[in-house]
Amino acid sequence: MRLSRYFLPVLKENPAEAQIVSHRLMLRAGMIKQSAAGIYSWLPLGLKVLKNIETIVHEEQAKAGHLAMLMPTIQSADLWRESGRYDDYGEEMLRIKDRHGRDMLFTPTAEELITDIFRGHVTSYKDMPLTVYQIQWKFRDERRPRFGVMRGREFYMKDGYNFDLTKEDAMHAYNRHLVSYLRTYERMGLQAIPMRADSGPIGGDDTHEFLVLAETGESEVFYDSAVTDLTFGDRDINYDDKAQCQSIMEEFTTKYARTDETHDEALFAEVPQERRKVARGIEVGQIFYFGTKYSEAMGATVQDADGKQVPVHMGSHGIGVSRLVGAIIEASHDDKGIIWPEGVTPFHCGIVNLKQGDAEADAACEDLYRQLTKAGLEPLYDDRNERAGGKFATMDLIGLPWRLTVGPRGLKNGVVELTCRKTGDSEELTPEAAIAKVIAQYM
Ligand code: 5CA
Repeated sequence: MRLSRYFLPVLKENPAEAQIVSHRLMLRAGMIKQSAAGIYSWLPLGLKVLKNIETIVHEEQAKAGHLAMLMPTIQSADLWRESGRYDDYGEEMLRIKDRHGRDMLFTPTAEELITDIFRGHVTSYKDMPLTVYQIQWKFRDERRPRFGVMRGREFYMKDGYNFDLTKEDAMHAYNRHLVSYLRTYERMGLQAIPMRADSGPIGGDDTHEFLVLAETGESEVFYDSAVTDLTFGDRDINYDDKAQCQSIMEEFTTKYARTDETHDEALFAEVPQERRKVARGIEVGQIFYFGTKYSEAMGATVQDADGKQVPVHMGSHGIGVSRLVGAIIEASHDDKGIIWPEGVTPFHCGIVNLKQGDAEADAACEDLYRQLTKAGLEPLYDDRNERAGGKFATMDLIGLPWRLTVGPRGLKNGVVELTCRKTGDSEELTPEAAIAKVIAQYM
């Protein structure tokens, strides 16, 4: 992409309404624009990051054997009356009437709709286990939408649902989600710690939230600092292996880590004092096992091996896809702007032409652009007729991990400059060596 043809409405000034750094930087970098309280348009740069996050979620869900589908945002109230949640959900639910006066709503989550689909199609234990998910817009009329995409009213969420014959199978689904989520967040450059939590309006006793530690996080958390030493890394996972998934679940959830809703002072006191931490965190996902709560209420039963009709065991599993954009920025920025982890960056590499219009500099930039593109990468070439300082400031603000700087002086010596956004380190390399190094970062 050439910046001269892109839509990147960066702001020079800090927007007054933004209280936390991710909100400020998303507005300044021209990623989002508010259209109403807690409701945003995603401008081209923001949408790219959102889609990259979405892709990682899809890839990791596919590995776990979960099936992608898509359900509507507008749902009929009838299903929600069956489960009893139409009244329970309260003011957070956006209720709508259609032209015939029928009660509709904008989906805040989709347990009812997926249970209805399941009961309409699955009648035998032979068709199970089944885990499906979607990535779809949700609406919750939050009392205090704030912090930009962190607590929106309209937000993009991955919601997955498992249907199993027994509690044991459903707990395997729970563990599979836990494992796949650990991998998902790590690919985004985040450490998200599973913490025992409260299930709220979704229901059930078994639930973990995934929290990214950050001062600006909305949740108060209590944990044994030893949990922060755990990393998932490059493990070989067989998602059909119940014992392996269970042991990873235990590895990551045995040490004390809880949100304030489930915090237990007496248990916490058993953690060695120097490892007892109280901090804040951003909730980027949550997994639930709620047994037969919805299947019993809505008559989702199957025939088991003995020919008996039994209600299915279910769980649901969410990832805050749009919230993650903010969470990643909270975890990775400096005073100049965003620092994208390579896994989610909107462009792989920036190219800054120090002297636009100089025949040699222009040709060298075009060549870098062509070669990076040919290698399957997406560079962002700042080809505008602007001062170098302004170009650097924009690149730093939008946070691409690598920047190639090209100017007549360097070219005389046969070199361009390659700069790492995270460390600020620069080195002079031949254009070929610089390109090879950038490509190697994404292999
Ligand atoms: N049905 C279940 C799992 S699919 C569910 O709705 N879970 S949830 O309520 O925990 O939401 C899943 C994730 O969506 C949360 O962990 C959080 O990261 C994100 N989320 C929830 N509310 C908002 C909001 N108002 N703005 C942005 N993200 C949100």
